[in-house]
Amino acid sequence: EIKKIFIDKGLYKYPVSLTDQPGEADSTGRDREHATNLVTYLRGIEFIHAIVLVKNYQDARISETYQNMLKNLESMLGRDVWKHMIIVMTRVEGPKAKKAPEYGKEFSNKIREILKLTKEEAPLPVLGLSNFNEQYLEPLQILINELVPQLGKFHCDTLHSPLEELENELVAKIRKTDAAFAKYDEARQELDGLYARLITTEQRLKSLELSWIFKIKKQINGHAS
Ligand SMILES: Nc1nc2c(ncn2[C@@H]2O[C@H](COP(=O)(O)OP(=O)(O)OP(=O)(O)O)[C@@H](O)[C@H]2O)c(=O)[nH]1
Ligand SMILES: [Mg+2]
Repeated sequence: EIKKIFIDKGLYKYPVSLTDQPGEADSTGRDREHATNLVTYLRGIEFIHAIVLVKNYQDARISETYQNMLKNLESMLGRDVWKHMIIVMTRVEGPKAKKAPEYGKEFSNKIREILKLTKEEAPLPVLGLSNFNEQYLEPLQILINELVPQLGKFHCDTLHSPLEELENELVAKIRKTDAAFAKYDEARQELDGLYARLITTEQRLKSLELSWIFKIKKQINGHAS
């Protein structure tokens, strides 16, 4: 489901290898699967330069789902990912278009606030565009010719997929449960041992008591005769 596109040098100053990820937080609830696919794919290609976060300018809200998506992205790709993140706002058109630069800054600031990132950790440059009348070409040229080359390599060979993380968690939990069971068995055996000792002691006490009673009875009988 990940689409790969290669654009040869010409339209932009550099050849571009593009990977398109299916939308996050989609209604089918397959985010985890998509994320796992992405991580597997990225590990295979060793490094990338940039990750482009595409945001619809006409739906500018940062919902809770969106915030969770950002947090998942960080836990999957690591905190360094923000240094390689570029935000592209689409649908910058109509009466609201004039406010796009201002909104772009606000958007970056909010993301930094949510994830407690400094400007150095997350520069988060924003580009606005619209796919009307080829109005996207200039911003994309800025993106590929100027912004991306500054970023350097983002190595992907040590990434963890959410599925692997879950598996690791599960193995750790099973180990913990096994250890707890072993301890329980040990305690149980100790308890059984103590119980057995209690019974023998009780029996010994009883037989002692009996022999005392027996002796006393004998003495009484002796006096009587
Ligand atoms: N008017 C307008 N329409 C746009 C713009 N950008 C994208 N669209 C349209 O919005 C629709 C969805 O765009 P996609 O690029 O498929 O969106 P997506 O985020 O990749 O969607 P998923 O991959 O399904 O998550 C398409 O019909 C696009 O033509 C824009 O800047 N202006
Ligand atoms: Mg898409």
